[in-house]
Amino acid sequence: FEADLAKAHAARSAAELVQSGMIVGLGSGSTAGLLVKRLGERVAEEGLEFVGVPTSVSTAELARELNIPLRDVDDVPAVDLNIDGADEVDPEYRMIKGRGGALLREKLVACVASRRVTIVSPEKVVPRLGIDSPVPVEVSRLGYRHIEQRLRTLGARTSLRRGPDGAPFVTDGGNLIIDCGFSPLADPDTLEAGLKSVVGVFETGLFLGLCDVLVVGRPDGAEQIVT
Ligand code: DER
Repeated sequence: FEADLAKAHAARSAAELVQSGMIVGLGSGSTAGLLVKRLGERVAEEGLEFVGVPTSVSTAELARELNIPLRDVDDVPAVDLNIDGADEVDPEYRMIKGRGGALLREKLVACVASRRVTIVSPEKVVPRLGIDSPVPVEVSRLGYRHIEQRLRTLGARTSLRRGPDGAPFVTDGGNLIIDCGFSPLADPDTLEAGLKSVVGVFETGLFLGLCDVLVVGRPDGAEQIVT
């Protein structure tokens, strides 16, 4: 319960950063969902006017229900502010994301944003990446068995992500996700380069240099850290 309260405080704190006229990347996951809901309240109560750029089908559906005008990332010149959650954040503000399966579009939108805000509850802040969370890797459906083998040669303990029905999980983009466990995860930058060098890997859940403001929620409020 306390984590949910902390998530809500982080989301509400970040929502205040949105000003009328902005183009705002809307993240995916439960914390980002609370952000979208808070922005919907501000649209209804204050007449806030901004354009949302969703990072997943589920975020787009939620935002549409709340009358938030949306554009695809390819239909906007740039994104002023991106607000998204994270699975883990280390002391250098490097992140693991992708537990929700939206990492490719999340990373694309984050990369075109001028300012990236990460909203988390305290348990996401970790001393070192990869101790508890695997690194999700989005891969081509074609050849995925061979890609999985190649990832194993990089030291990954691999697991093809499956849906509740046991079938391979398919991302919004039609790709598969191989969750890669590394313990320990030595150097995130080196690992990111190694993963991306595997033919058929589209993107990884290592978000490096993509956190300009970290908002850590607590049961009684939120702290904004400019990185
Ligand atoms: O999947 C994702 O990248 C989400 O943003 C995830 O990292 C955070 O989801 P949560 O807010 O539901 O914990």
